[in-house]
Amino acid sequence: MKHYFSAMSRGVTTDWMLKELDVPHEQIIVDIAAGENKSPEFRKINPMEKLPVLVDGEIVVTEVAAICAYLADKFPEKGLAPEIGSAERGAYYRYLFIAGNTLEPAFSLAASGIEHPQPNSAGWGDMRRVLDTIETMTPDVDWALGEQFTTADIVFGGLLDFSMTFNWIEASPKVAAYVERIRKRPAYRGTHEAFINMSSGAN
Ligand SMILES: N[C@@H](CCC(=O)N[C@@H](CS)C(=O)NCC(=O)O)C(=O)O
Repeated sequence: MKHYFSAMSRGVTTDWMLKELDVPHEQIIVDIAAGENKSPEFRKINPMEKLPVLVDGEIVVTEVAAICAYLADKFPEKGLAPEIGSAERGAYYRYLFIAGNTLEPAFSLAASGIEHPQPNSAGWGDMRRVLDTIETMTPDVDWALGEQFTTADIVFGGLLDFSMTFNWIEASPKVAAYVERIRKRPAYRGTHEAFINMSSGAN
């Protein structure tokens, strides 16, 4: 498997997923600042010119949540996804899909100081609804699906962490405590050095 990523991108989340799984893969660093993601070779893999990308033989997977979900299902013995058909699978999908589909665009727009003129047609409504939903979905203790840490935490929790690092959201005490639990995971610490330095004010 080839993982195309950059250390200061959303690729840290898929990098963290790979580290949690501890599976062999080739790490291919793409320099966004140098425009390597816009090269004809890279555009053949992802015409969106975005990172991260996972290439597994003939299979190309883009989008953080899709890559993490793909990896969790490829290595079920690692226990990072509830079994297909289990009751937890519904909640699991909700955490995975809400991150990329709903929270991400809301945060990106808010970070640019823009409010969608029609909350009823925007997929996320407005920031009040987004923050209320995050508050409800954030676990008081342990992890998104209970005692077992899963890919839901990597995708949903990883996005909350990313958003706090870039000041996209002001976290409530409950959300901050959840992100703190995430930041203590050894695999997280092994992949987020640049982010940890940013959060602690170091350069
Ligand atoms: N929806 C995508 C977003 C990926 C994304 O926005 N990646 C940024 C880095 S954080 C990127 O590659 N930007 C380069 C560009 O657009 O030129 C995902 O979930 O993977």
